[in-house]
Amino acid sequence: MKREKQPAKVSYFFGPGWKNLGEFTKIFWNLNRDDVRKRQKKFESGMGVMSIRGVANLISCFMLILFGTAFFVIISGAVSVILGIAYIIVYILFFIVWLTDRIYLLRKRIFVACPNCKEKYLIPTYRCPNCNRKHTRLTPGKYGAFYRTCECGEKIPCHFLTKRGSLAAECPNCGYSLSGTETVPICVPVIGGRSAGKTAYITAFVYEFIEKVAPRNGLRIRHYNQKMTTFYNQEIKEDYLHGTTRMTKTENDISQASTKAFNFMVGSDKFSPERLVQIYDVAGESFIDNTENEEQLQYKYCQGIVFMIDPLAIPMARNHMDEKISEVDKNSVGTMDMDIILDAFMNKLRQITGKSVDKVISTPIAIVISKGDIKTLSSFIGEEVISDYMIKHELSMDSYMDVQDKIIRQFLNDNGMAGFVNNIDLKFKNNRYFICSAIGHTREAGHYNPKGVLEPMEWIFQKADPAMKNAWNEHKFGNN
Ligand SMILES: Nc1nc2c(ncn2[C@@H]2O[C@H](COP(=O)(O)OP(=O)(O)OP(=O)(O)O)[C@@H](O)[C@H]2O)c(=O)[nH]1
Ligand SMILES: [Mg+2]
Ligand SMILES: [Zn+2]
Ligand SMILES: [Zn+2]
Repeated sequence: MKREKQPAKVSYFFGPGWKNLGEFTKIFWNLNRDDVRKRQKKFESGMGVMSIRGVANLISCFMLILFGTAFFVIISGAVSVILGIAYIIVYILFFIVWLTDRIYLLRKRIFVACPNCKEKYLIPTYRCPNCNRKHTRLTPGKYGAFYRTCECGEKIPCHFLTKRGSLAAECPNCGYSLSGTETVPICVPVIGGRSAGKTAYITAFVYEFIEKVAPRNGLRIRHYNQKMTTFYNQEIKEDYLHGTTRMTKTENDISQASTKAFNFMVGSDKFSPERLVQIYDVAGESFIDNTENEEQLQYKYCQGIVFMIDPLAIPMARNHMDEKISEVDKNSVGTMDMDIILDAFMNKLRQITGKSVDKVISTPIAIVISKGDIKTLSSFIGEEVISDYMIKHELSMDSYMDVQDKIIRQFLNDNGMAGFVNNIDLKFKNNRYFICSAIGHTREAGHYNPKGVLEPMEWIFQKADPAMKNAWNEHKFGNN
C-alpha cells in the first residue's frame, strides 16, 4: 500500500526522539574527545623536557583514551538500551491503540460506501477543520495515537474514541462530500425493469420509515446532508402526499452517477454507532441495458437487494386482469421479460465480483411484487387468500409472512415463472417473496396509502443487523 505523507507533525517517538538520542551520543563522545585532546596538548607542550610530569601526563592521556572510551561505550550503550526498551514499549502501545481502532471498525462493520462512485473504504479522506488540508490516513501511527497535529497547528482526532468521524470527509476516489462516516451502513439497491415501481417503492418506504416506524420504535433520524434534506422535503414528501411518481431519468451525462442513493442516519439507545441506511434507485432502462455510467460496486457489499416485479409484466398473470385494470395502470407497464431482468442482474454481479455463474450468493434478496392494489391480483395473492390459508391450516399470525412467501411462489410457478423462481433459488441462498402496493391505488388518486412496503426492508435489516432487529421487530420471519 502506498504510504502517503501526511500534512502533520511526526510524533516525538517516531523521529525527534531518535534524533535526540543520536545527538546525546554525539555530544557525549565529543566531551570525551575534547578531554583527551586537552591532555594531549598538555603533554605535547612539555615534550622538550622529559620530566616526570611529562610522563605522568602521557600515562594519564593514555588512560583517558582507554577508560574514557570504555566509559563512553558503557554509558551510551546503557542509555541506548534503556531508551530503546522505552521506545519499544511506546511502539507497542501505539500499535495497541492502532489495533483497538482497527478492531472497532471491523467488529462493528463500520465502513464507507461512497453514494456517488460506489467505492468502499475503511477510512475516507478527512479534512482539517482549520486549514482544510487533506488527511488521507487518519489512523493512530507515527503522527500521533489519539490526536495528530496538522501542519497548521490544529490538533485533530485520529481515533474513533476521540471522534474522528465528526470531521468533514470526502471520498478518496471521486472527492464526493461524505457524511455519517464511522457509522454502520445498511446498503440496499432496489432493482427491476422499467416502470416496475422502484421509485414509488422507495418513496413509500422512506416516508413510512421516517414518519412512522422511527417514532414508534424510538429511532432517531438524521438526514445525510442538506441536499438529502431538500430531496426528502421536495420530492419524497411531495410525491407521497400527492400520490405521484417521477420516472427515474437515464443519466446521459457520463460524469454523473446513474444509480442515485438516498440515505439517512438512524440512531437508537439499542445500538451504537448509528446506522446509515443507503437505498439505491436506478432507471430500469439503464439497469437492463447495462449502460450505467459507474461500476455498480454496491452489489458486492450491499446488505440486501429488493427486486421489484411488475405483476402486469407477467403475461399469464396479466391475462387474468385485463378487463378490470385502469387505463393509467395499463399504460404504466414496463413490458419486460423477468428472465431478461434477472440475466442483466446476474451479468452485473459476475462482472463486479468475478465469480462464476453457479456461485451461490448469500446476500438476502427480497422479491417484491409491486402494484398489489390491482384488484384481480389480490384475489390470487392478497391478504384474504393468505388469511384463508392460515385458518385452514390452523396457523398463528406469526406465520403470516411465511405463508405470503409460499403463496406468491405458488402464484409465480402457476403463471409461467417457474423458471425464474427456480433460478432465484439456485443463485440466492436467502430469498423471500413479498407483495406490496407503494401508492396503495392507481397513481394520482390521492396521497400514498402504502401496504407491505416495510416488510421487505425489515426482513433485510433484520438479516443484516441483529442490533437493528432488536430495535425494529414488527414482523416475524421464519427461516425458509
Ligand atoms: N396501481 C399502482 N401503480 C403503481 C404503483 N407503484 C407504481 N405504479 C405505477 O408504475 C409507474 C412506474 O412507477 P415507478 O416507481 O416510477 O417505476 P420505476 O421502477 O422507478 O421505473 P423507472 O424509473 O422507469 O425504472 C407509476 O407511474 C405508476 O403509474 C402502485 O403501488 N400501484
Ligand atoms: Mg424510477
Ligand atoms: Zn466516491
Ligand atoms: Zn490544518
